[in-house]
Amino acid sequence: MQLFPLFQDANECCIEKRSCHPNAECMNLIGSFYCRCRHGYIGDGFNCADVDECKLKINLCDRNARCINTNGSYNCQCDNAYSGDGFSCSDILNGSKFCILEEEQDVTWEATLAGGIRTYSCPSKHMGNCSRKCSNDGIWEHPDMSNCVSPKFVLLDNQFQQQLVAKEDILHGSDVLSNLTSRNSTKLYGGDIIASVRILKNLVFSRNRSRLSNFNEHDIEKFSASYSKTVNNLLDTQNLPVWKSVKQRILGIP
Ligand SMILES: [Ca+2]
Repeated sequence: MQLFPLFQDANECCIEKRSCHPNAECMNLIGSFYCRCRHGYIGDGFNCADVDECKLKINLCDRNARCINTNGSYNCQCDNAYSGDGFSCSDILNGSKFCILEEEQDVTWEATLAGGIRTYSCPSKHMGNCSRKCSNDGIWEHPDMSNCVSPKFVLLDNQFQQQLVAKEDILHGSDVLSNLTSRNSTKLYGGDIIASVRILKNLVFSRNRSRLSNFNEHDIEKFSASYSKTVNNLLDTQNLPVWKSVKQRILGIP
């Protein structure tokens, strides 16, 4: 038996959800509704502002950590010579050698004891993990970014590892690669460099060689222009730290 057979509550949340602030959730009541700011925001539900947990000192950061306010939340970062997740930081100094917190290749490498290795997810939506070793003397080595690769490079790399590709694909791929590696495109990391070198190699070697011999004068001109543009892009001085971040063994350099 229905208790309220004559009327049904309209879920205003479905209908009027748009009136709540994007950082609020709509709560349905019988015959009404209200907007409630999400955790980390303050306001009447129609306007919700970020709570600055750092300024208001309502954060759980360790006393040896720095509080960094973010939209809707906050982060904690251990001070130099301390190690941990920011909520709990332990003293790693104790007279030992260590590498200090450092920003390199868009990654914040936390203070690390000599001989230790740090591993993080790759920056800026690149796939894979990056790592960095703190030498026994307490000096950071170059970060190893050789696994950080953008999905765009993976796609192109896979295409040219396939069996034979058509002449048009070679011309198009070469053009795409020159755009992907250009200064105005997304920032390159180690894995992108490795993928680019492999694509360049696969474009002219092995199975594609027979295709290249069928190129007419116009094709050759177009292909060599984009090919040399890619090489120039990769060797741009701004990529010097990126090359250093690529493990030499992967490129086969002794
Ligand atoms: Ca906040």
